[in-house]
Amino acid sequence: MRRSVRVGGLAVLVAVLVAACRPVPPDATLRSLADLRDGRLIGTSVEPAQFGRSADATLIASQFSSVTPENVMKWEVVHPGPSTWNHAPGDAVVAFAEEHGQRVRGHTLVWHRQNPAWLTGGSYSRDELIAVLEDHISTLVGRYEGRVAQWDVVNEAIADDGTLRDTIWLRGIGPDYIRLAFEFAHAADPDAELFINDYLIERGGAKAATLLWIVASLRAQGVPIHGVGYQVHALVPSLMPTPEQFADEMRRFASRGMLVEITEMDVALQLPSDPTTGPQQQADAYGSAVMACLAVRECTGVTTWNYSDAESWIPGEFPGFGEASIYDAELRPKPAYERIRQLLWWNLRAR
Ligand code: 9MR
Repeated sequence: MRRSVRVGGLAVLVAVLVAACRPVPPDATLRSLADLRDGRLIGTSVEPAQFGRSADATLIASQFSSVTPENVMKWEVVHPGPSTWNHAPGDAVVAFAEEHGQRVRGHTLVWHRQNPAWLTGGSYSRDELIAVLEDHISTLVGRYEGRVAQWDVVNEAIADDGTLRDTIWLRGIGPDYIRLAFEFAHAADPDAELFINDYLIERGGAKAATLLWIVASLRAQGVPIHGVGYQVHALVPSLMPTPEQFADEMRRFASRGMLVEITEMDVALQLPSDPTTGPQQQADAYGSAVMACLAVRECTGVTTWNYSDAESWIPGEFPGFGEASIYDAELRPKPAYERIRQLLWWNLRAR
């Protein structure tokens, strides 16, 4: 019995190695490779306007198994007046995902940016602001109960020096707003996986230390927090951690019972980019993150923030930088795209 298990295991290993030695099938998409290997998801951020352009819609549907609304579920879009809601764009994202068998990551319920003036300019008592927060979260999460699998509940709550970020939420409610947001989201959809999402936490340091403390204390109180999102907006030449460092960082959270996910990856180049080294360095950076995710059992997927340079937010916020996506502005795949395909193909079921 034991012997046949061993022989069976060897046969599987040989089959996997043989498969891995073959070149990546030329027409295998990112999502088909991710599905084939171990069910980890590969995602992108989207805007509903993209679904109306057939080349973009085809690419999003065929290459990605998860979508994140880039902007349309943020307060300023979805909740433009105290009792006014604009659900149509978010509904369009969820409908597209359902049509194409994709997971949706909801983004984002509590943030310091892209908030409407009625909220930022309002004057609320603590109890009133808590009521506003509860109404927002229960309406939005409740609307998509069972249809949005993961939510970025709290986004970028930690300042670069590791202190809690000074926001309307911290000022108006106190540090408890984090716990309350998770509890409101859980009440609205008990099955949704609830994430805290941040940037510059992939290399450890002050922000990651504070995050670990927040996660540990929330879990000790029984608060329904399930995952940590790593944004990974990288610049090249990059301070990207090695895959081993990044994976170790993720494991510090995974070992406390958390899921992890790379939620917003892009790798900006300084312009004009070097046509030889730029795309290779960029492929290395995307590759490091994908390898780290593949090495950690609890990593549920990798989402790129914008799939093409035509859509990228980078030039608008960081003049002089760009070309950050895995497809160029004409939707031609770059070396980073091919690197991710290879890594998914080579991945030997690390789970
Ligand atoms: O990609 C988003 C861009 O279109 C918006 O103008 C910008 C405004 O704040 O937000 C961008 O998305 C952010 C995401 O929601 C949270 N992490 C950082 C992302 C890039 O700024």
